[in-house]
Order: sequence, then C-alpha cells, then structure tokens
Amino acid sequence: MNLSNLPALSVLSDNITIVEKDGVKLVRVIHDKATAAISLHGGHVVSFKPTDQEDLIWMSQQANFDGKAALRGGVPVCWPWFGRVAAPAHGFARSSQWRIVEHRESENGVIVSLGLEPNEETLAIWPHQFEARLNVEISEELVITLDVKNTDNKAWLFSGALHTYLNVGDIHKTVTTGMGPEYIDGLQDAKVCQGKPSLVLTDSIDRVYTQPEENILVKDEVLNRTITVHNKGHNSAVLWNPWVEGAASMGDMQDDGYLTMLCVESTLHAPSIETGKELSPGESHQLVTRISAQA
Ligand code: TA6
Repeated sequence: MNLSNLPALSVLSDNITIVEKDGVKLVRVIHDKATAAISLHGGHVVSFKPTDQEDLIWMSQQANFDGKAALRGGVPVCWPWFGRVAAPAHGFARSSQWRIVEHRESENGVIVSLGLEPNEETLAIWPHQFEARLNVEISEELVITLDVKNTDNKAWLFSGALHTYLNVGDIHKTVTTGMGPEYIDGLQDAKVCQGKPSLVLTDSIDRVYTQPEENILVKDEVLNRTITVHNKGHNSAVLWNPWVEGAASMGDMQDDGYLTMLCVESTLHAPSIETGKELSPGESHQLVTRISAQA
C-alpha cells in the first residue's frame, strides 16, 4: 500500500510521520531498511515493504478506511478472541482506536509501540481489565508482538491471532510448506484432518493447523521470493483464502483480490470462549509473528 504522497499531519521523528487516509490516522515509517504503515484504528499494520522489494503485506483495494469496521487486509489484531466464538467476530481490538505509547529509531530500523486499554465500549463487550501493547519492529524483517496483561483482580480467558494477509504474485504459483500434518477444517464443521506437507491452493481454504513447524515458508514463483513466517506464543497457524466466491461476497475485497493474498496467521486458537487460555491477575502473554522475505 502506497502512502508516500499523503501529507504529514505531524512529524514524530526523521523516520516517522502521522498521515490520514479518509478517516483513519496512520503511523508512516520511512527508513533505509524498509517502509511501513500502521493504522491507529485497529493497531493494524497495513504495509511492510523492505527496500527494493514488493510489499510483503496485502491490502484490499476496497478496504474501508472510515474507522468503523476492521480493515480488509494487513495484519488484523484478533483479540480477545479468534473467530466467531463471540461478537464481534475476531474480538474488538481490530476495530478499536489504539494510541502511540513510544517509538524508537536506530540505523537498524524503527520500533513503534501502540497501546489499548479498556473503555466503555470494550467493557460492554468484555467486562475485564487489561493492558494491551502492540510492538511493531520494522527493519529488514517485520516483527509484531501483541503483549496482553491481566490488570484485573480475577483471571480471564482469551484467544487471538495476528491475522496476516501476505502479498503474493499469483496464488496459483504459491507453494506453502511448514503448516504441519494436522488441521481443523473450518469448511467441514471443524473436522480434524491430515494434510499434505506442501500446498498449492486450487480452492477456498480455512484451516487451523495444530502442529505447525517453526518456520512456515511461502514460496512465490512470480515475485521470486520466499516469505518466512516464524510465530511464537501461538498454539496453531491458520491458513485462509476465500477464493472466487468468497471474494465476490465481500464488499471490501475486489473480486480478483483472492489471487494475490494468502492469510498465514499466528493463532492462539480456542473453539469457544470457555476453552480460551487463562491469564491470572498480573500475568501477561505475548503472541508474535516474524515475517521476512528471501530471494
Ligand atoms: O482466519 C480465518 C477466518 O476466521 C475465516 O473464517 C474468515 O472468515 C476470515 O477469518 C475473515 O474474517 P473476517 O471477520 O475478517 O471477515
């Protein structure tokens, strides 16, 4: 996503400016190692482009920047739950307003930390006290850490995901490995299935892989690169592409959008709110995704 011609609303440092697209404010990072952008609406990374490369992150041409719904594309922050186990789908973090906590710059890159705390709206949806930090490290690689802390006086349960939309040249010429042997199929009533070690998609897919390998590799034969996704703090990895009919049914995705995206998600999966991970008062959990590309 190209935000280079938007005027700066404010300048935070030599590398960081705040810009606005429609109703949404974005932290724009321009550094020798990479450019990037993070929306304060949703704490959503919408672009990460290492120098001399195509963007690693896919954004829908029809994404809605009105600040109301979640953005289509980028890296939605799904929290305090993943999926449709409660409303709103994928939790409230991806449609909440985050604030800038701090930023740091060096010759190696930039770190931007965003914060989200409870407010009237979050408490009406999920009546718990928490402190969420989203640390986005931008250098030759992108590292996103969602750090959530229980600041309540009783334990709460959660799940979540960093729902990355990777940008690929052509989904038909994209080979994914490292997802592991077993998956829960979202297209077959959560049936547990055994998968193949290497995948080239030919249809829609919505799977929670329960034993992903340390590195998931997405080999892109058109853009001539392999994207490596290395997750931490997860219990699974989701692979999603809506394919022809799914894309056509979404108002915020162009009809051919499915051809150039593939979601590879760092996921803390739970089939219900009640089976989520428990966090005691004072405890915190980090969910991480590290994304880089090799020629
Ligand atoms: O992560 C996969 C998934 O949960 C799919 O089931 C699919 O619906 C996708 O996320 C997008 O969800 P959204 O709420 O953004 O339309």
